[in-house]
Amino acid sequence: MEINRKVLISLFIIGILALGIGWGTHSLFTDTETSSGNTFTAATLDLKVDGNDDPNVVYITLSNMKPGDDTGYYKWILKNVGSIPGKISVTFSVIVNDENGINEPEQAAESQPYASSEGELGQYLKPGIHPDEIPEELKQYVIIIQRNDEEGWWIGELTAEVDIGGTIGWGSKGSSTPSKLYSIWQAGPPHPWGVPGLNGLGGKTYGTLGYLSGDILNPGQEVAFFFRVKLDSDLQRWDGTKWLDVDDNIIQSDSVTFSITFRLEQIP
Ligand SMILES: [Ca+2]
Ligand SMILES: [Ca+2]
Ligand SMILES: [Ca+2]
Ligand SMILES: [Ca+2]
Repeated sequence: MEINRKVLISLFIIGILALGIGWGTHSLFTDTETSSGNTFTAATLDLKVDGNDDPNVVYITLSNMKPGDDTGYYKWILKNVGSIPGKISVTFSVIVNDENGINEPEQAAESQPYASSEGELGQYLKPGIHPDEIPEELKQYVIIIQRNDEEGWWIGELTAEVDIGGTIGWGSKGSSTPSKLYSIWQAGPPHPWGVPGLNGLGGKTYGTLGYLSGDILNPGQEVAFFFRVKLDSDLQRWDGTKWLDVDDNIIQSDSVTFSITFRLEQIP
C-alpha cells in the first residue's frame, strides 16, 4: 500500500513535469535555421626576407677591409605575406669587434691613446656621409629633412636613383639605391654624445624614416632595406670640433660581426 502510494505520487509528478514540458514546447514559436559552412580563420602576420620565411635575421662579418673600401649596398626585400598589415622595423645587434691579433705595422698604432682593446674597425666604418661630402653634381637630388651636426647625422630624401655614398635606407624593390636615408658621418672613439661609426648602430632600431606611412607594410606589399658601410681612404677621428688624423694601421686584421633583425609587428 505504501509502495503504491509512492508510485502514484511519482507518476503524478512525472505527469505534471511532462505537462509542463509539453506546454513549453507548444506555447513558443520556434524557428531554426542552420547556417553551414562558416569558418573563422585567424589573421596571419608573416614576413619574408628575400623570399625566405626564416630567419628574419641576417648575420654580417666584415673583415680584410682596408682604407678606401666600400661594401656597396646590401639590399634586402621585405614582404608582408600575411593577411593583415604590420609595422616594419629593423634592429642592429650589438656590434662585436675583434682585434684578431696585432701585427707589426698595427703595433705602433695600437699604442695611440685613441686605440681600444677590442679592435677598432667598427669605430671607423662609416655608415653614412657628411652632407658637404655629397658630390656636387648629385646635391640637386638630395633633400635634407633633418640634420644634427653635433651628433653627426642627417635624414634625407633622394629624388632620383643616384648613389651618394654610405647609407642605411629604404626604397622600392626595383631600385638600387634608397629613397629615404639616415646617414651618420662620425668616426672614431666614443664622443660625449654617442658612439660613432658602425658601432653607433649597435642595439638601435629603425623604422622606415617616413618612407612608408606609419611604417606600415600592407599584405602583399614589398619594401627594400639598404645598408652600406665604407672606410675612408684616410682614417680620421672627430674630437667634437675638428678631424684629427688616425694611424690607418690601427684597423689591420680587425673584424666586426653583427646581425640585423627584421621585424613585422601587429598593429594594435
Ligand atoms: Ca688587429
Ligand atoms: Ca686595439
Ligand atoms: Ca686594431
Ligand atoms: Ca689617417
